[in-house]
Amino acid sequence: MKATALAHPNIALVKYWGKRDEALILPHQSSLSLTLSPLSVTTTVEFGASHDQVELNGHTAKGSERDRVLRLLEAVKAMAGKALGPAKVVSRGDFPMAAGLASSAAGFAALAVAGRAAAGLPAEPRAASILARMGSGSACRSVQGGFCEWQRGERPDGEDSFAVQRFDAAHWPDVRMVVAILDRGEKEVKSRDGMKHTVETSPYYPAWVQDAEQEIAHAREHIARHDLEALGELCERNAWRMHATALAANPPLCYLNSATLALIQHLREQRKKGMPVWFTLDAGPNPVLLTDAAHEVAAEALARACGAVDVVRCVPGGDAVLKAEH
Ligand code: 2P0
Repeated sequence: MKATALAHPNIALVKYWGKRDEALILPHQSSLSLTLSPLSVTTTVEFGASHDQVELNGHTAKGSERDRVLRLLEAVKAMAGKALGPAKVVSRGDFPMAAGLASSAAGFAALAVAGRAAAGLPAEPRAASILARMGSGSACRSVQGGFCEWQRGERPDGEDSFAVQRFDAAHWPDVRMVVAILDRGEKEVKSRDGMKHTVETSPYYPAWVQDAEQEIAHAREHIARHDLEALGELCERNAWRMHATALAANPPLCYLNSATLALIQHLREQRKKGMPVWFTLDAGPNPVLLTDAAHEVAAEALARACGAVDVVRCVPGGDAVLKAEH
């Protein structure tokens, strides 16, 4: 009735931006990401508690945050097909919010894996990925390590919308992602609201969907061949296209700031001098740099020279795992 799981966050190389079903969290297009170590979230689920309790990073969760967790566990209970009683959930990330990467992907992946185990359900990446997706879309890509592809699926019930692992963490041990924190502030428009607004008002949205879907196969080829330059170029153009789609919304959504642009400019100059470094950018001002092991220290120095207040160097991460209970 009790289980603990650890999961890593992930960074999308081909981004997810926009839902075709808000309730089930079904995307308009597929996406592809790399799971990141050493950052992680550890979550314990215990059924049979006196009442539902959700503790996230030492705080009692309330409102929609709490509802999202409990809704996922209701789906677990339905799958188990037995009365499991109220749930106690304790979740803690080893990276501060200041890391710039949302902890929700790792958190919901760990919750799905721990929730299934606590309910006596077998370890099944596909089922765990579908569950994690219902908490937060990008979480479905954190159930497994390495390079994972969230297939949009076709079915209205979402049973074919989950992430599959294309290459495990050992496929490309030399690849590095360097998170550059330029701004620790909360973003003004959350991803969930920003993508909805983009779907509803951006005239570029259909082109975004078509392009992103096509890029998946290209990304897969570049990863298979360990072609950092081709993957870097793809990663940058996909990030630009996601931001261009959001910028074309009405009113426009701009997640970049002047420090973001300055870093991107500097990175281009370093690349001209022969440094293999590219960027991606989520719904916020903090770029994540793609490079290799030989250049991760130089990539960190580049980020700090551009005003990064914190830098986290990441390597490919592994699967979400269950931990022994004591
Ligand atoms: C991604 N992002 O592919 C994209 C790129 C942000 C930019 O997935 O509403 O927290 O819970 O499904 O997964 C962030 O959005 O949104 C995200 P919901 P989520 O990583």
